[in-house]
Amino acid sequence: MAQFEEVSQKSAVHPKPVGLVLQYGTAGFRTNSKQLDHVMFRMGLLATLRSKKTKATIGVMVTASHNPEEDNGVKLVDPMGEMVTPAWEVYATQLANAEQEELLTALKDVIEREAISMAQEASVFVGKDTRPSSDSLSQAVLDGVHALGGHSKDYGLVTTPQLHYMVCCQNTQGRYGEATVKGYYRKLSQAFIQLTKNVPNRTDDQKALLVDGANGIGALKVCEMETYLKNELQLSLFNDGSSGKLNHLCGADYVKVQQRAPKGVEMTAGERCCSYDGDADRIVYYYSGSAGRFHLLDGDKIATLISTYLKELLTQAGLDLQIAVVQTAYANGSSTQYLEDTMKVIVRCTKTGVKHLHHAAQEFDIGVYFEANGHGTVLFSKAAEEKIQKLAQDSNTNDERRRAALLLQNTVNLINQTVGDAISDMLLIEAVLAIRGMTVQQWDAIYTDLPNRQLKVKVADRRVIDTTDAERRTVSPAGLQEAIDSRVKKYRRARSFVRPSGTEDVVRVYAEADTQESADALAHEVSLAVY
Ligand code: 16G
Ligand code: ZN
Repeated sequence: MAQFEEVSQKSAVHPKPVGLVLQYGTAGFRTNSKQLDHVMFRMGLLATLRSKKTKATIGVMVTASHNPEEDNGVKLVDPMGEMVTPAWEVYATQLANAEQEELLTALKDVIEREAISMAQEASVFVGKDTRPSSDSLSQAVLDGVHALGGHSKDYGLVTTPQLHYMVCCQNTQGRYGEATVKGYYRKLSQAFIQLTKNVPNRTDDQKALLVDGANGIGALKVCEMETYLKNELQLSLFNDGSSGKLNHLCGADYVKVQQRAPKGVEMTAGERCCSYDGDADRIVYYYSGSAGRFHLLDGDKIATLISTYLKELLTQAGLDLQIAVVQTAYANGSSTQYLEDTMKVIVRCTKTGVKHLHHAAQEFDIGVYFEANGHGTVLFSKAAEEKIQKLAQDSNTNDERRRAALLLQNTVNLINQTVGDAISDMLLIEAVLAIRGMTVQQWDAIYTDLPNRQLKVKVADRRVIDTTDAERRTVSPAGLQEAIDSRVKKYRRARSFVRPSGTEDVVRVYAEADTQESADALAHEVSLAVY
């Protein structure tokens, strides 16, 4: 078939280094950009097949998120804007690792197993972050799409969540919004302005926010968006990419892991600051306390703020909708306790990785999910959205209920439900703080984090560690869980777990306890037990 000849010829321009083996990991392929050209071409092929199979537009995002600038990566986006389904992650790995002469066989194997009609049209949306390697790598993706006769739309520089959004808009015939970057800005900014316009006496201080753009795509995009916000939010942008290096000493991951302010951000006491990561799908907030102490508001604090706000609105609106918060084992014990005991919301724990949280959140009317590292969003079921909309339009209802329903409606419009989105999350947090008249300190004071420590341990083979109970307990090697249990028992309010990383060749250790000294000591003892 002519199609396959084309693939053969084009793939020779994107040759695979012999013997190189890569894995479609927690967030796609991710490694040094020099090793990725053939992977990109092949992901273009696979996305085209996925599009033929689903008869819908598929997304391909070229990014390595918070990794160093020299790295790059790629992830596939399914029709509703969600991460590609696990069975296709396996195909992605097979296709990426097929030696040059085996590529066609591997491709035909997917076509056969999925019974794909090659006559079906295909459409693929492609986006990229600001890494120097992203230009040629996204071109390789496009080559792959065209080699199989697929149609493509190249969005160029976009954040990861913007690309997810475009795919969802396209496949829902515009019901979710317009599949353009401008459409995204318009939808979010209108919702933000609607939410904040009736907040009395918002001062300039309350409208001011410091943003660390991680020298990446988020900086570029939030600048583009600013005019749409009509001064309802006044952003001071740092690490805008004009001089610094991507993710270097800045960005959400740096701030969360180092527990310190990024380079270049000049903050005065009490000022609200936030950091995006390299592809703007994660966000953390922070401020400097009066004694200069650094205070971090991570994904757990964000989930608490948002779920508290939503629960209050549901009560005011008199809407009987079930709300749940989905976390991972990394969620601070204080946050879980606060949500369950004080807020009385359902809390679920899943394995690390956005797709697991997203999936669990879909089971509720309203599912708020956040990883402690700042990746998360809120999902509303179709039924929940309809109930909210109906009430917001019901002129017979009383003012308080209607007001709450309208706030809920605009909140739904402000949220990017396809995936965690730093810009959308930032606007939501700013709106919630404004509506509730809260300062960042008041938000921080909702509960106090338990001191905690994370360590990495290098072992010969991290795969010997197998976990259960959403990664909170180990089942192998034998005796490890007992060893952890006996150490945890020595400390107050303590908890610890270990899990093999899905993105690095290390085992991660987490410990929390009533004091920092105890958390540090426990993490150290548990890491010794892992060897
Ligand atoms: C990936 C995940 C992130 C997770 C991290 C864990 C996505 C989009 N990203 O970056 O959610 O927290 O992996 O890394 O799913 P680890 O397995 O190395 O701890
Ligand atoms: Zn990211």
